[in-house]
Amino acid sequence: MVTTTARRVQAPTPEELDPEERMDHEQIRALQLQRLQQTVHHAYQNVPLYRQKFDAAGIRPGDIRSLDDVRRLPFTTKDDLRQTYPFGMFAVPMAQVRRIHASSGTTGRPTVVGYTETDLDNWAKLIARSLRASGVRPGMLLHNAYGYGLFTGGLGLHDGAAKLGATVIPVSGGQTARQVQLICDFKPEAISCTPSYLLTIADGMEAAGMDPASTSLKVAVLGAEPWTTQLRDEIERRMNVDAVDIYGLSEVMGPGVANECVETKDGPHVWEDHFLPETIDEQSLEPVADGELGELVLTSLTNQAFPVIRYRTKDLTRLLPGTARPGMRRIQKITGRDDDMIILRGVNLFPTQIEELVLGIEALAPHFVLELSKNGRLDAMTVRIERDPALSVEVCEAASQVLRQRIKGRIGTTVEVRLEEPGALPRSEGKYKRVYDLR
Ligand code: DLL
Repeated sequence: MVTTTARRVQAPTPEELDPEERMDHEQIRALQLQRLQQTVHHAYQNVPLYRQKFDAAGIRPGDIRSLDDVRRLPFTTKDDLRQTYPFGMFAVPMAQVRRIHASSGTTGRPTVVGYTETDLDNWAKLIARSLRASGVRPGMLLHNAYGYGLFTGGLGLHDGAAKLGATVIPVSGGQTARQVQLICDFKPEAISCTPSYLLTIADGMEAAGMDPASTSLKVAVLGAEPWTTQLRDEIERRMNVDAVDIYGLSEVMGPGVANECVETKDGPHVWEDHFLPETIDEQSLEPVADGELGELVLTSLTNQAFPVIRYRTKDLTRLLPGTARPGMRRIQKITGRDDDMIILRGVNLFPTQIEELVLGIEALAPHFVLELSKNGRLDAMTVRIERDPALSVEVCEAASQVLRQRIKGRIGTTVEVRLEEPGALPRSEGKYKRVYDLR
């Protein structure tokens, strides 16, 4: 049974918010227009690729007179960044760049981004805002288990936590037994990592004879990969924490582009004073209305070293009205990327849809991977899932058949479900690799 725990941490008071968080939507829009105009000028003047693309589209920076005019600008894609590898999209002289980050680059060249001192300061402020919205307070200990290095998670959260006035424990990812020991000894109230890695840590606690629900932790700031509200419920129940969603991507800044507010947990608020979000139809590239599902497109409004104009994130979501911060819109919790979509004999599905169904069946552990293979000329998918060690094999076998039926019933495709022994599947140490394409 999923039961939601009572809130463990407090939302910030209105006095604690940044002035921009208290603005109404009209004030935010006015700020956005002014910053958009500056950004477009800056990109046009200093980045040859933007100049070429704007010229080809017949648009000049002076043509941007309203926020809607953003739609006249060309999109930017990961390919543009790859073509200009490594530093071709930087808009300031290298001597002003204080730090470089890069995406993992599992396919092709990594994408490289740069930050001036002001960029780093803005980023730290936005992470501080994100952590505060999550319920982290000055003086709290934050166990930061996002990877340190070129990945933006570790250092991004690190600087933001310091800006907030929290005490950072810079553990980075991996070495789970050591993480468990440190949580036990240092007693942090907050943790930041990917949701899948938090499950690995919870398993590590159980393996060490600890109850994951009775640690010092009160709040978990989770992101960098898609996760469902069902997984949030599972983590909150199992670990007795508030689990809050943090969103971002290296190409646009890193973590802290959007963050959920702990008092509502209704999808991340986009920090619209620094980013202009749009949603588009991925096929026609036409805008979709707020509330409709589309690909998220982001324009940075304050980035100096690496301004991005209409960056196609590939993340699928809806833009929703602000709640806890009425002046800034929210995105619906992102449950899939365009690239993650599996097409199985004509049916489209996302790994998170399987996660949702798995978590609805008690006898199954939340550890599963999807294997795609060929069965003759047809595509086939196997869900390999671990059984719950506390239950008999027969009960788990029956549960795995329930999963098979639910996938057929809800998603409309036949898959094989294979039960695995506890611990048989690889564990997450950061972003979890859920899909193995063996075709
Ligand atoms: O993952 C930045 C980050 C670090 C975000 C720590 C949150 C916490 P990249 O490696 O460039 O940057 O990957 C960005 O990860 O386009 C999404 O597909 C996915 N992603 C990030 N946050 C979330 C989230 C970091 N909260 C890509 N929910 C993005 C779903 C997310 N997907």
